[in-house]
Amino acid sequence: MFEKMKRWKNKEEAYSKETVSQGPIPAHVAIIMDGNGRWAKKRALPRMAGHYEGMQTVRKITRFANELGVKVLTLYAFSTENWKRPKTEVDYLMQLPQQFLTTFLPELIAENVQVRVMGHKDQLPLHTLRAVDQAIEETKQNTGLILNFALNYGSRAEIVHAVQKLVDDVQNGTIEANDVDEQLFHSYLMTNDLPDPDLLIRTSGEIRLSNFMLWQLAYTEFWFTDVLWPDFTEQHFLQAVHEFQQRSRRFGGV
Ligand code: V0D
Repeated sequence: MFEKMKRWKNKEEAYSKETVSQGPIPAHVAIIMDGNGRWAKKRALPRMAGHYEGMQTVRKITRFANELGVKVLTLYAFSTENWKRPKTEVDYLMQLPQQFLTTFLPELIAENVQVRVMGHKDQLPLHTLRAVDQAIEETKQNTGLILNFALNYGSRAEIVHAVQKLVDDVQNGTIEANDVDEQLFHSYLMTNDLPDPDLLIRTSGEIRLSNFMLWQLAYTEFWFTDVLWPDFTEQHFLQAVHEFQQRSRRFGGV
């Protein structure tokens, strides 16, 4: 019992960036940024206030992940299910990329961050698409952290789309049915030039994947927290990476 309490206490410890930096850093971290609405509700604020605050957390965690040496940060910003939300909320969300980029694009460029988007861009409003495309264009030469936003993304749709393209390529003779293996299949996914995530973080206490990167998360370490995304700090990120390091040590190293 005492041992258990001690272990629990350890989890509450603060981890320093320096200590965590000495261990293996996950190359690809994916985050389901949940709890923005709940954060606002707790403060009797409109849901939009939570999304706005969540956007500030994106900036903070992007900068920190880059400093730690993370290579790819994938953030689930908008799922294909999110269209079902009230129109005013969807409209607000769809101007966040512009707002984010107007404020932070110069900083991202200065920090050598490469912005990317995965998801079905064709359904996005034109103003959202323009902002996103501009950011992609202006950062495509950057060699630091890849900041990969999942926007209008759903994993099953991604897989079905991959199968459609694959069947197409079999029919037009580009590939042979016999050539289909895991590696070839991966090349048809939106993440074809990215490593699979090493660490998945989901905030706000939900313990499920919600149609996020089903193929890519096959071997990923999962880390869940009750902390709401707008309350998520560098310290929480360090805690997640620290636990990732402990787990990979148990496996005999990354
Ligand atoms: C709201 C918490 C940044 C999650 C973060 C359209 C929900 C803040 C972006 C963004 C959203 C996307 C693409 C890009 C630059 C920035 C964003 C959405 C929601 C959905 F190129 N935050 N953010 N996009 N939220």
